[in-house]
Parts: sequence; structure tokens; C-alpha cells
Amino acid sequence: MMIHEKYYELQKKQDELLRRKNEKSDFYNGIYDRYVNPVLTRDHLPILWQYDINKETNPYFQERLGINAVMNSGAIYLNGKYYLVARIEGNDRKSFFGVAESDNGVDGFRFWDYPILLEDVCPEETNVYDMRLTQHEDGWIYGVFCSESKDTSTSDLSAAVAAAGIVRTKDLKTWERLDNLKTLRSPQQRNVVLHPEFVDGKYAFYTRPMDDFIETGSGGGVGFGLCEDITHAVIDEERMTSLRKYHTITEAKNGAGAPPIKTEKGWIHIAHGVRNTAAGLRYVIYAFATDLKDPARVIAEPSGLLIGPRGQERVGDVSNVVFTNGAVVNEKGEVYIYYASSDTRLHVAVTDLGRLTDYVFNTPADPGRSVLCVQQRCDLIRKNLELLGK
Ligand code: M1P
Repeated sequence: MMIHEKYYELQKKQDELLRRKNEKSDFYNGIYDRYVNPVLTRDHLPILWQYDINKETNPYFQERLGINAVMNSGAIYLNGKYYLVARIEGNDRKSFFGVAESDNGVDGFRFWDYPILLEDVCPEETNVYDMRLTQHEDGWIYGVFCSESKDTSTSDLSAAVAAAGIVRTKDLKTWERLDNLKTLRSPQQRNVVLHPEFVDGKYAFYTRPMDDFIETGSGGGVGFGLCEDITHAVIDEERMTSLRKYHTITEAKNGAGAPPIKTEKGWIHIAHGVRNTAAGLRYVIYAFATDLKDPARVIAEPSGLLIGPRGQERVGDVSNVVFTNGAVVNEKGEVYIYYASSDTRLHVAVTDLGRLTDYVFNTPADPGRSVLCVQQRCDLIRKNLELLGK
């Protein structure tokens, strides 16, 4: 048996990419730093996942199982290392999960040998994506993801049903699949996130009630519900947290992103908001905070977006999108927000608890109307001019 020489060539090129150092870009807003390079692209995916390297069975060294994109990734910081559970999309449009590991969180992410093979418990499940990782106080690491199936109740070929799948692990290697979440009052769910602590002795989920697969319809925003048993999770009532609002970045829909980050002032949530435009849906990332004792109660919501697509981030399979489902905090209080651009590649924005808390609690809220926004801006300018003695 002969290994194809082209394999060594491609592997060398990939090794150079994986060794490439990432640097802060010159972007400045005082809130977070952007980095020059994405942390994951399709070129980071192992060659062994895509090519048969045997020269006899693959004489032309053709890509056999190509990979189209790597994007929305769950994240966790464990024992001094940064782990991503990445959403990888094959050329066949099916997504799956793979663990990538880095020593510093901004570069050098390498995938483990195999992707995650989930237990095949739902025969109707066609696609899985966007896993949120929560290190829960019960000792397990939970992964909550979108489990998508064909909607067989209609003749529309593209109709689908979104539900929240749940897995748990201790080491990111062995995954136990639990029952999908049932929300008794919402027909579909996507962007579901498990809260890291018990609330009133129960497991608590941020939900995103939806009437159908794309439209949230009557779903008013990010919901919140409690359940007794995580192994057969059922939520009856969903309270609303961060709401969709007319003429804001969340007008069309919104959804929880990373599991909330605990700070002295409240739980900080990094979520996404969607509005409609003539060019299609525009996805941005925003932040809000909820009460430490009542994590469904919003106590701060800065105006507008935290991260919007910039430059090349604007272009990809689904252009004009940034999306997050993972952020980690290390022991130095640095916060790494992993966000995908245009459903194509994954980036990192780095801040710290001090800067993030200041942003969330001291950025003014959206007053809702242009005239009030101008007043808000004039107040800022007046104070600045006074300080400059003008
Ligand atoms: O294509 C943009 C995003 O669309 C969906 O987000 P939402 O459920 O809020 O519409 C998700 O499928 C997400 O994966 C995707 O990035």
C-alpha cells in the first residue's frame, strides 16, 4: 500500500497554517480586540477526514468527503486549554461536531483525530448544529444543539422541525445522549442554552420559542424555563428575557449564544439579533445582563450591537452574518468570544470581565426613537465639550 505523495504536500501546507500566529488587528472600540486571522477555517480540517490517502484507491488524490465550512462553535476552558466543539458542514450540507484544542485560545486550534459520533437515537434527525457547552454545577459538561428533522406534515420539501438535542460528557470524548428537550408551549426550538447553575433547585434553559423553522412568529425573544429532570427535560412555561423589539437589531428574531457569564453585577449574556433588510437577514451579536438571583430578569441591555460583520466577515455562504454560541473566561478574567462570520469560518474577539461588565452596565440603552438617540448623543457631546473647555 502506498501513501499518495500529494498527501505530504497538503499536510505540510496545513501544518504551516496551524503554526501561524494570530495577532490583534488594529480595530479599536475599547470593548474587545479583534484578531487578524480566523481561528478556524475549512483549511484547518484534517486532511484525513477528507481524502483517501491510499494511492491505489485514490490515484488522482481526489477529495472524497469534502468540507464546506466550519462555524458556530461551542467553547469551554478546561485545565488551562481552550476547546471548541465546532460545527463542521460537509459538502453534503450535513453538519456535525468536532473538538479542536488550543493552548492560547487565539491560534493553533487543532482537531482531534475523529469527529464526535453522536448516539443515533432519533431516526428522523437529519442535521445537527450549533452546540452550546455548559459546565454545570452538577459536575457534567452539557452540550445543547439544534436537532433538525424533516417536517412530514406538509408537502413543502424544505419544511423542517427544529428541536434542542442534549448530550453530556465529562471529558469531551464520551458523550451520553439524553432525550431532546420538550417545550410544551412552543412548537419548535433553536438556540437553546443550559444555565450553568440550578435555579430553584431545577435545571434552567434559555430557549427561543418559534412557530416554524425559520420564523419565530409569535415568539417574543429569548425565553427561560425550568425542568426537574435533565435526562427527560420538559419545560412547561417559558418566561421571556431579552425581547425582540421594533426597529432594533432584534426585530426579526434573537437567540441566546454562549452560556451566561457570571459577574458580580449579574449574568452577562452574549446573544444574536436579526433584522430584515432588502439584502436579506442581517445577524449581529449583542449583549445583555440578567439578575444573579433571577436569571430571567433583564437588568441591563446596551443599545445596539456588540459585534457586527466587518470587511471580509460580511461575505460567505450566508453573507452579512455574525453568530456566536461559545465564549470562555480564563483564570485571568480574560473573555474569549468565538463568533462565526457568514456561516463560513470562526473568529475570536477577546476582552476581559472588567471591560465587558463596564460595556454592559454603562453603555446607554436604546431609547427607541431617532430623536431620543440624537438627544442621547448631544448629551455625550456636550459633556465632552465642557471637559475640553469649549
Ligand atoms: O444563517 C444564520 C444563522 O441562522 C440560524 O440562526 P436563527 O435560528 O437565529 O435563525 C442558525 O441556523 C445558525 O446556525 C445560522 O448561523
